[in-house]
Amino acid sequence: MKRYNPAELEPKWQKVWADEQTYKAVDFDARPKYYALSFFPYPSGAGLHIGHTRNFAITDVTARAKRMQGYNVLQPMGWDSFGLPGENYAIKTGVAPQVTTKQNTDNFREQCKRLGLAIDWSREFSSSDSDYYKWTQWFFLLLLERGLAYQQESPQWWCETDKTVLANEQVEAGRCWRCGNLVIKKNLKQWFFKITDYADRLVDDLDDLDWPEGIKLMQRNWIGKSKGAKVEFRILDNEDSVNAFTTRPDTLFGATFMVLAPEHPLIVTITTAEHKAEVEAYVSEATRKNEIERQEEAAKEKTGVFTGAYAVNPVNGENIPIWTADYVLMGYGTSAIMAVPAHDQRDNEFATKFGLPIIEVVQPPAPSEGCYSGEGLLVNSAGYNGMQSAEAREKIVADLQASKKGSEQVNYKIRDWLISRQRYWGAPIPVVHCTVDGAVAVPKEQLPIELPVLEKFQPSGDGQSPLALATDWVNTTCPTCGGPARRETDTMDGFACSSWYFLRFADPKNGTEPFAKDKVEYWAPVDMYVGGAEHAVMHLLYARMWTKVMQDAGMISFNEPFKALKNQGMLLAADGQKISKSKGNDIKPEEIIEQGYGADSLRMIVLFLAPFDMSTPWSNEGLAGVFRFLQRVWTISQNFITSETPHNSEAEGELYAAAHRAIKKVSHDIEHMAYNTAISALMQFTNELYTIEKKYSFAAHEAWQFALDTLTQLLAPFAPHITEELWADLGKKGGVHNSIWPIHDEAYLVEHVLKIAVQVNGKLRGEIEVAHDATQEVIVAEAQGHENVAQYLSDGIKKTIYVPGKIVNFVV
Ligand code: ANZ
Repeated sequence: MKRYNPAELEPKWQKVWADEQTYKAVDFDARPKYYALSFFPYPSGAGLHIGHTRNFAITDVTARAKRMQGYNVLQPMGWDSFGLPGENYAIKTGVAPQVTTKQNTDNFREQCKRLGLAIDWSREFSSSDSDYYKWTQWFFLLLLERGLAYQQESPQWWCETDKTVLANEQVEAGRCWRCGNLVIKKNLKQWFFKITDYADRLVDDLDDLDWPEGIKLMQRNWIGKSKGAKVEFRILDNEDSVNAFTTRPDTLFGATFMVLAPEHPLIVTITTAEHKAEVEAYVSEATRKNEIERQEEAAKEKTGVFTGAYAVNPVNGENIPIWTADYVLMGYGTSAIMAVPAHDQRDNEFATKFGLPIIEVVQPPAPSEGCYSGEGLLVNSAGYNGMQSAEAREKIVADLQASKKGSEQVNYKIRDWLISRQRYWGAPIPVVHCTVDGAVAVPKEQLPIELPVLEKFQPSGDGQSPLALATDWVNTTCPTCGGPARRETDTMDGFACSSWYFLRFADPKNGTEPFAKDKVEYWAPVDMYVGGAEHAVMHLLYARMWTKVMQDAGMISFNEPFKALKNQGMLLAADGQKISKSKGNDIKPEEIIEQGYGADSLRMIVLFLAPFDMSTPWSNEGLAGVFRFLQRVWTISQNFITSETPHNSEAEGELYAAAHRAIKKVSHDIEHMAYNTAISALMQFTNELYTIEKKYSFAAHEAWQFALDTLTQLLAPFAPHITEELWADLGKKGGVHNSIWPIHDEAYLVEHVLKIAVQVNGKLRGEIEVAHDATQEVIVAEAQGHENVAQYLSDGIKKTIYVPGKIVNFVV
């Protein structure tokens, strides 16, 4: 018998698929389209890791099943090759990023091919190819034209190790998302994309997406839309007034003091002479600390100083002291608050520490401990007493609005997306700076602005990109006046490249526009997008914004890029630890392939270990187990091919029943991404085939052929190589991956055993199991003989009622 040898048959079929372009996606084909996409991988020097294997296997199984189910499937692959990861690798190795990127992408492509992914390789590109980034630059100009890109000097997050600014989304708990080091604030002139213009749509459109709720919540929190009011407080003995943003205008009668952020411009003018020295000292101390330190310290202990000034509460005319404290942030809301210590925890701590009055204005529905921040009935609030807080909120704002002392206000936490980087390895921002005309957009016909090849590409750390040193490249002429000008030397954040790549796959070779509208309209949006949860508020937010910009510009008609998003769970080391090179517990996909298990076993084990969205430890035993399973599939098929046995109709019935049960279960499970249970159903089906073979040998040739064809087809999305070989061995033409997915027939699934309830005088006394074609006499006899029933029948049976297939009732 032919041996199962993945090392031989896997490369063989990979070559056939490549030669025949088996997985080519056909533009405008009449079949329904299906676009399956894995997150844009960055081609690291370490190569594909086992986490990628799980991510890619999920996408690939669904893509392959959909193909067999009659869809025109697009599953492309490309490389997110610009940006910090690739550049840092180049710096570490001292080899130019152009060179390392080429090596790494060659390696990644090879590794993907060895996994047997059903990818249309004719659509591959790298984001660092100039015929790709030309269009990333084109998008920059589109945003600029639409007033969505601007330059501004302001304090920004700066990473000392990566020597560049970072967007807010790329700072996690005060640390750089790439290197994990603490970031600082630096005053720099930077380019921004106006994502805040899209805040409302980014929140509202989340409702219609088939995304994990956790990711939607993270985006909602990040955007941080909060509805409230702006309330104007007059400053006593002063011309000025100060606005406070509050989400609880219903608590206005409980505002016993105000707090201004230390950077608030009014501090300087309102502070009285007596308090000047103390306030100045506090402000300078506060501004020295970064925002994260301030928040952390303020959470532990409140600090602050009195300015000597008073504000007038607009609803009751009370004079309340104005303080400054660093728990109030500059840049959020109005950078000033009305403090309500009875109902806000932070204000409560502050008031307690500094002995400021605490007045309850919202009565909790039930007695509560500590500072109550919920809803309730208003008290101590003059004409509003007795109102529900929600109702009072509207009434107070309406009254403030009428007397021009306040208005409704919506606030967002999200800030504009800082996109310039003082780094070499990115798409140059297509702008020149002219002494006469200022910042001038490079005309679109002049794109791409190619990234020059530099010998010294290390970041300088002086706040300038290494491109500033390439004087030949930097010095140019102004497109407006023709006079001398300097090129912008900052490059774009790598996340700009990944904000539209999913649409380029629809038309990857287009040289005259980013993509043809009709091609994108045919393929997009992405039907299933698979990747890790770590991009929740970075890539997934940016890509949504660009999609909306494209919609507004009339380039596309849809408003969201990814209809369904699926986050795969993490694959951990066998000991449950996170896999990392430094721990020495990493698992290399190619090692597993080379150990003789092959890609098919690897693909199966990463899906079999747990539901796709759960983290799970790696298991060598599991790997050996799925390999044994594939071997059993192999053996029974090969044995069948060489068998010769007479016909047996009982075997036939069992084979069809088992096959149709498997079709139903596996189809359902793949549709619901329950890959692990689909695999166990395939294992069970194989066991059933072994049992039938033991009982009847290979009798019932046609039914066996059907059962093994079915097994091969159902297994094909998971183990594409072995099934391709078996399909040919089973005498089939055209390749299993071009075959049509089987559809189950319910007729074969009817239960072969009937369960019949047995009653005595209408009371349930037992249940019997009989063959589905048993006669009434047999059934009644069985029922009478049931041990629990028999004891009630000792006085004799007056009447027997039989409801066919359901009930036998004895009347005694
Ligand atoms: C009075 C009040 C009473 C408040 C109460 C809350 C509860 P979100 O939901 O995050 O928007 N606030 C406003 N601006 C601030 C700033 N720059 N720094 C720190 N805190 C600020 O929260 C809005 C609430 O946070 C506002 O409503 C304000 O406190 C505070 F029982 O006003 B509130």
